[in-house]
Amino acid sequence: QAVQQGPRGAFIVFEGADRAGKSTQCQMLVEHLQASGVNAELWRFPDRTTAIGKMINSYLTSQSEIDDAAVHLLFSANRWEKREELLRKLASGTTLVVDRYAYSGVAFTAAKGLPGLDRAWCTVPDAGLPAPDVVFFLSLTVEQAAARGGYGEERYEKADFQRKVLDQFQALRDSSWRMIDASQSIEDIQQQLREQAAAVVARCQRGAAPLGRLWE
Ligand code: ADP
Ligand code: FDM
Ligand code: MG
Repeated sequence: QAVQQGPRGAFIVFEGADRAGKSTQCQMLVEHLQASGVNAELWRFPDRTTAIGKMINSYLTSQSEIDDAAVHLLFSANRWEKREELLRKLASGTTLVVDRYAYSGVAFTAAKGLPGLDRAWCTVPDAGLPAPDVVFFLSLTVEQAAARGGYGEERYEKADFQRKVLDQFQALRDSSWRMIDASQSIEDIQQQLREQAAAVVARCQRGAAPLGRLWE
């Protein structure tokens, strides 16, 4: 159900495979929106700057080991701790372009295939968070991603695991998702994103889109 009515900023989320171009496109889209006079900010999850985010960062860079269920809850808590600020920004008319959100949270933990940590369990902690107005899913195969120079050093950046993550993402698709072929050129992808984002921003500005809640 709706958590807010009236004119507001748009809540735009980017999801997709590692190296699909999420960070590149988010950055470009925010700069384009700002240049067009739209009040917009770039956010990312995990937000590694908070106390919880620092624990997550230390886990992702293998400086610490954390139980899989516990770290899943930390990723979720990292979204909940930003919820008030997120709602405040949207209400004040700021559009948020967010690099990963709860879909990554569910997909990465569920991809571990651990007993008790199935997709249904993974969605519970994030249920009730603000739902994005649109999710741009940058779609790229693991082979295409690997051709971009191979994966990095962080935990999860391994081809076999990334394949499982992509399967989990497929199961999480909902009506807010727009699938974008991420094998196109950076400029072609950005052009499509700008058109689609403009429509969403306009709809939110008109107050025609009450903000929903995730997985309720
Ligand atoms: P993500 O945030 O999804 O992991 P990045 O935006 O960091 O992806 O991009 C990963 C790498 O791929 C970077 O080296 C980037 O320059 C390159 N890249 C991004 N988009 C494209 C594209 N459309 N075609 C080719 N290379 C790309
Ligand atoms: N990740 C990200 C999770 O496992 N759970 C989450 O809730 C979120 C938001 O953290 F491997 C994973 C996904 C990725 C890593 O990498 C974050 P980037 O490069 O900062 O997006
Ligand atoms: Mg990135």
